[in-house]
Amino acid sequence: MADSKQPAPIVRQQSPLNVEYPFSRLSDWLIPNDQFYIRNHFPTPRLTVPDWRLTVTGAVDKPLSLDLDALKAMPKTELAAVMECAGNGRVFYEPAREGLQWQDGAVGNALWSGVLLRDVLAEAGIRTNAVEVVLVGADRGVVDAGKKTASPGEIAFARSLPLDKALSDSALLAYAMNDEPLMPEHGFPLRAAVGGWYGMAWIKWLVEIRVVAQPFTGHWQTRDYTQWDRTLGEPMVAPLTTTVLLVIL
Ligand SMILES: Nc1nc2c(c(=O)[nH]1)N[C@H]1C(S)=C(S)[C@@H](COP(=O)(O)O)O[C@H]1N2
Ligand SMILES: [Mo]
Repeated sequence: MADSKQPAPIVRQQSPLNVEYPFSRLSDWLIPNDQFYIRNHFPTPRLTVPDWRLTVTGAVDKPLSLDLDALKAMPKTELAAVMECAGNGRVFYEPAREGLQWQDGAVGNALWSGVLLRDVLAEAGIRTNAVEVVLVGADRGVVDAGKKTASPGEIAFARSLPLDKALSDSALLAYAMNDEPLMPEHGFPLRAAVGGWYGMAWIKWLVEIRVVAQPFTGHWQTRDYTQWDRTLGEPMVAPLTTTVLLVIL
């Protein structure tokens, strides 16, 4: 809601659009949709319901192609959950780190509603060799253009969930945010809501669910949104997953 006395959302990048929620505005447990932070890697795809389909492919018995009505006809589930970008607070690093210079506002709580990912997977029938579920967005682009690590042409924003998380109570395919249809910037008509995981797993503009028999090694799984895992001795690169919960007593 426009209110001149309140700080406005902060545009961190114009193209692709990246906007921060002005954290000092926080006054309620839900962030209104039009103030919620926006984190885009590519331009927002403008999808229309008549043309949009969600396909379920890969290691399944029955590949599916679902329209929005088919999803809405399935049992509806609500999940109130915080989504936080893994880069939130980056501006506070010393020395400075490359990337969008978020302050505190690349985070927000909302009420997400839609269908459980596991209900869709059950309809397709997961094969016994499945290990992960890859979620693929409709937005695409070249990454690392001009560098040695440049992608071979355009690639889609995609991320995987291990099977146990994909089948859990906290993996939702959301078509509504705070009881309104998703705004285009937040993934219309369908996005993932993955409670407890950083924002990179909450794939927007979802168009494909691919069940795979090997761990997914896409760009945002192995080159970006990774961390050094030291738990097995020699540090290894591991995908970022769950958020760090800070309890202040
Ligand atoms: N398809 C797609 N999904 C995406 C992204 C993206 O660029 N494309 N960004 C991810 C990241 S890093 C975050 S933090 C959240 C942000 O969601 P929001 O823009 O609705 O706040 O979406 C995630 N899902
Ligand atoms: Mo993010």
